[in-house]
Amino acid sequence: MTQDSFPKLTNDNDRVALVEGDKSYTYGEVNRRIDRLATGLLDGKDDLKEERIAFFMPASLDYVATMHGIWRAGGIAIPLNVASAVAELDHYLTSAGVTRMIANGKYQESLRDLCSELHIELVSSDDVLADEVAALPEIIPERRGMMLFTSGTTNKPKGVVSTHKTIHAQITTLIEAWAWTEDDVIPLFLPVHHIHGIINILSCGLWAGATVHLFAKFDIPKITAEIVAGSYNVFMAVPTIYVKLIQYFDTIDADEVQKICDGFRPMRLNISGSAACPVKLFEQWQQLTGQVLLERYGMTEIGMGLSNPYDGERRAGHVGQPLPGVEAQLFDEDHNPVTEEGVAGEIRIKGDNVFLEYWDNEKATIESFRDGWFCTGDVAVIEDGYYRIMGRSSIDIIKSGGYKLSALEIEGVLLAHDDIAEVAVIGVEDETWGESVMAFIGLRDGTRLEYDDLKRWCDGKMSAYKIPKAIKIIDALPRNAMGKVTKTELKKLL
Ligand code: MCA
Ligand code: AMP
Repeated sequence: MTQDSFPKLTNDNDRVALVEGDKSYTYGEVNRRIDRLATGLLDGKDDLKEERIAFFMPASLDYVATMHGIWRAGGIAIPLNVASAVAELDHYLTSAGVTRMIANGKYQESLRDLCSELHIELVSSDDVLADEVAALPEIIPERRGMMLFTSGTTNKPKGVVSTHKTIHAQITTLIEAWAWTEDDVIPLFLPVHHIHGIINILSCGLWAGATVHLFAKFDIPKITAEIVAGSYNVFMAVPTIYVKLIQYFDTIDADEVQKICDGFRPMRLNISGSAACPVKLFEQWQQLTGQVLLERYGMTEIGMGLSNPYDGERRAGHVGQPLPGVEAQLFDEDHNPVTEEGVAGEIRIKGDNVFLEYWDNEKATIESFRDGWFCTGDVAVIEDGYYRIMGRSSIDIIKSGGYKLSALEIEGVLLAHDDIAEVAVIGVEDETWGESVMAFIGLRDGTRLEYDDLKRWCDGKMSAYKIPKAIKIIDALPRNAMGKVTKTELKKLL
């Protein structure tokens, strides 16, 4: 990695980098905007010296310019989920020590009170865009570059800090493994506060000199119209998106379905990840489109770790082998390496792709590593040379539609409800979402609670996708001798 190879975009020419609505932007245009934004952010300083700058915007030219502008000026970029509730944003901004926030239009309006309360300077992209470009600092690879929030087994999300070297490694391994070229065209409709959207799609696309077509959300009619028109040759999504596409096919004419499937057929690559792809879905997709889904496994802390091969057998229900530059090893409960095929163990990962630290949380960082290996908490077996994910070591982590949710975080919010005496949240198997959130609730004496009322109460207190999809009122939660709720017993109640 050379000094100017990252975070600078490698292409600086007339090829189209981004398409947004009916506008398109060349690499040259995107690069100029990034440099102007970086200059404006510096505002006369030599280097932002890892200032934490958050931004709150959907996938757009402004998003790309802001992310790269912060990188080039030496700051730490913190992209936030535009669907977050205020209480969640408060935690992100406070725990990361954010000093500046960039947001435009209605997004800026929605943040005004919170930023003022937290003494955070709130500006728009245009406010920081300098007219002229100044000299930008040299960024050594070991510098911190990005912080993403991830839910875990604690009740508040943690900031996962990556260096420029981490980001570079996460991108380049995928460019090599999945054979990205500048002829690729890919739609980006996933949220851009997570690795899947940021690294696998946007950053790989831009690094390869390809074209990334930006959507503010997963808009099925618009995206399928482009697919019918043959606009894309690569498609990456979470399993729920493939399920939703198949569900959509049930609502439209057969010849429309055929046209969409024929649009997928000639693509060079369809990828599924962020959650388990059921074998049934893998087979359905192949039957409909002829595409053999390439399933891979990753995590916010490591980017991508394991992947089925681009050339070679893509095995249903399996996530393949370690990516180039990534070391993976299964460990048993006594922390000994598992050497036999078919024996389950925790996946542990080493490599330049692994994050630096949890922000301001040395204890959590230390606890997540053992002998230099990052402990993922995911359990797998190796079968005929292919990893198969068997589940997670913690019942408190739920994967819903590709989002990682913390049961404890949701319980923490629900407990603030006046009528709720005790609550336990679990993930239940769900055909659309993979897992869906369910809350078991014990009520205070003499109270009643209807699902719709609780859902309304949750609005604004947590992101909508975290709100339980179902509740079950029970007399008392099952507990063990230590008084701890036994969630496995709750699963049995279903
Ligand atoms: C939306 N809803 C959900 C979810 N998404 N409920 C549960 N789980 C979800 N994931 C609910 C909304 O709250 C709303 O509920 C209703 O569904 C419709 O919302 P809408 O936004 O219109 O839904 P959608 O556009 O169809 O969204 C589904 C989605 C989205 C596109 C699959 O969830 C999504 O973008 N997921 C991907 C997340 C992602 O990128 N994860 C990668 C993390 P109501 O109607 O009741 O209000 S990175 C990662 O995991 C690692 C590194 C990796 O390996 O990639
Ligand atoms: P996140 O922290 O949001 O990046 O989520 C990472 C988690 O998603 C991993 O620890 C796994 O539990 C899960 N995950 C990602 N890809 C897959 C996959 N292909 N199959 C099963 N689980 C996956």
